[in-house]
Amino acid sequence: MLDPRTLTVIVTGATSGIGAATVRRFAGAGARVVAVGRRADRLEGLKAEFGDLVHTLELDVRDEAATFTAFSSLPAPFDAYNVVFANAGLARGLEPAYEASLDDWKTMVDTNVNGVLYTVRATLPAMVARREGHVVFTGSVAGTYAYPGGNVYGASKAFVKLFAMNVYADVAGKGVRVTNIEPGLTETEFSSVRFAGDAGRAEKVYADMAPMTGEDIAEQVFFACTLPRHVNINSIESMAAQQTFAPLAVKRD
Ligand code: NDP
Ligand code: 8X3
Repeated sequence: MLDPRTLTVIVTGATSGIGAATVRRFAGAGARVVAVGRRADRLEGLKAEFGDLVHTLELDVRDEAATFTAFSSLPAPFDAYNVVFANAGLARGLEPAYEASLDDWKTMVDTNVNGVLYTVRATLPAMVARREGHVVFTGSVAGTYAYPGGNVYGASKAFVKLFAMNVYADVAGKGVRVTNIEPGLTETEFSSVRFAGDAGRAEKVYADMAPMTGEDIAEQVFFACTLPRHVNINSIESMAAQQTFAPLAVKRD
């Protein structure tokens, strides 16, 4: 296993849920972490918890120029990152495609597709040049299995899944690994964001079952990143044990 103290990990979407748990998993094991998000107060909280192990970056990953500037001007020793966790993302709405908000669709594409592209394109060259790196994506089961109302969210995660595979095709043999983490139901702020702050509706998503937690997913990221460098975990698909595949629906007359 790799010593986590040899890792410097960029985590986007670090202010909540899966990203925050991943910051804590890695920094708790002695890795350096660059914690990225828009909410400065949350970033400050992580800095207060871990001190010099954490560098914070207030950044909207939808901003192409800001993303390239931020990642190219990291201070030492954080500029020697060897893991990039492109995790920032969101769902907006659960309406069918013929009723969904076009603005919601654009927000998801801007964040889950373009934000991921900017993050990876801004950081990958340095890891290839150093011949040491690991790009970890947060995909989703929604990127493989369709469900009613998943429309653009699912499509954005299908993009992530194929982008991860294609990036790996380019970097394999260059010392850079690529992993797509594909979780199912995980209790975070995800549903509250999806339903525009409607806490009651968000709570119902996780009612009467045991969802996965951010910590469950962080453990998967940690596992993939600390395996010896000759091992590449292509993807990890996981679900809450009370979740399953939607039945293949038949819409009868
Ligand atoms: P949360 O809402 O708890 O966390 C989302 C994170 O993304 C926050 O830290 C948020 O930070 C950040 N973020 C969102 N938009 C931007 C932006 N434009 N720029 C920078 N940061 C941004 O949800 P999760 O932890 O669940 O979500 C993390 C990832 O996991 C997402 O990609 C999501 O699609 C995916 N996922 C979630 C599942 C679930 O069931 N929860 C299952 C499968 C995948 P801030 O607002 O401070 O910028
Ligand atoms: C989030 C998982 O099933 O809510 O990516 O779409 S799901």
